[in-house]
Amino acid sequence: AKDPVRVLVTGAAGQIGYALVPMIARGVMLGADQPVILHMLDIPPAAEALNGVKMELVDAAFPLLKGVVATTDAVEACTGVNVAVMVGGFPRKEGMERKDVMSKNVSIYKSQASALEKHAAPNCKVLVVANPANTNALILKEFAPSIPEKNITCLTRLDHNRALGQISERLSVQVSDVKNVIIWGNHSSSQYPDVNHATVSTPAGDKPVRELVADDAWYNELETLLNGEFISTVQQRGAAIIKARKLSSALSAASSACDHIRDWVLGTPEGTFVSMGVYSDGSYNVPAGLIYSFPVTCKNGEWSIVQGLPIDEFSRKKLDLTAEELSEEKALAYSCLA
Ligand code: NAX
Repeated sequence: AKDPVRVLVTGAAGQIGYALVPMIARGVMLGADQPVILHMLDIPPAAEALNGVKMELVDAAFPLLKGVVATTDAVEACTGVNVAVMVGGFPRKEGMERKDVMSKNVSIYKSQASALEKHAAPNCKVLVVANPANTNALILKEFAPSIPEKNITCLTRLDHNRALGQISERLSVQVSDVKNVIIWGNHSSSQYPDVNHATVSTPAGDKPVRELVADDAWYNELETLLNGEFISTVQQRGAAIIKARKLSSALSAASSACDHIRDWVLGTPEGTFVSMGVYSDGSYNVPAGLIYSFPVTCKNGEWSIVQGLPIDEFSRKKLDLTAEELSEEKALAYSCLA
């Protein structure tokens, strides 16, 4: 039998945490043959709720779950972890300035970076979910210099999955037949959901989403849909969920976090790419030194950015706009450190 993998979930008493920990304990994240030990961290006001989650994990009698650490101590939580999913953070409350929220998260991510750097297992893989996800991940990277930068990522897979879902709904095809959408940039409304490389699997082979409708009038309509409504629907989907549920996305966020780690660890299928927020190396003329969402493939536990995709003029502008927003966020985060 395999040795258990230790998985940290911060903010584990929150709503995403509540959806995520049972998925991990069932093998959704790391595979049905991979035992896990869950490490759950939250803050003292949530300690009782966190203990309640631990009780439910015991009650569910998950065969793969070999242990649970539930704690408000970051060092205890980070010790020996192989995977860290950072869901805890400071939410933006009504009337709060962006800078105040940034400053709270910068201090959280700075101190958790140190705890991970000192106590996590070597080669620990980190996924930041908490917003502002890209910039929290960048702060974590800056303050955990001994963790390889390739190991620090943020979640844009939910946006990626939302894009797949929208195409499937609009074209009345199964979501499992759609692939290779791309989320570029920030996990915010400046993100660019790109369908130019997306395909739908049909009995006659893979067809580009953009060519699926041959008829010109329809094609124009599809163009409008893809460049207009589709982009804004994906960008604004989080707000639409809040409006409908009176709570933000949780099950879809948890499921997408599992997809992100699973593909990273176990690899992406041949011919399929997914979106991950990763440390930019300057690919596609995105400024180096930002955590930016790119199309990636994964193999042997490492991601690599898909190279050489043609970028049209419309897309270029969108890639640059979201990069600019990330540079501004980075500057704001640094101003909070000063
Ligand atoms: P909740 O408010 O339900 O849960 C957050 C939990 O984090 C709480 O239990 C809180 O006590 C805990 N926490 C706060 N500070 C902490 C700290 N310093 N250490 C450890 N735990 C701490 O929020 P939830 O709906 O679960 O969302 C969590 C985060 O995910 C938010 O920042 C949210 O904006 C972000 N999201 C990111 C998404 C993405 O795709 N990247 C999508 C979903 C989600 O909106």
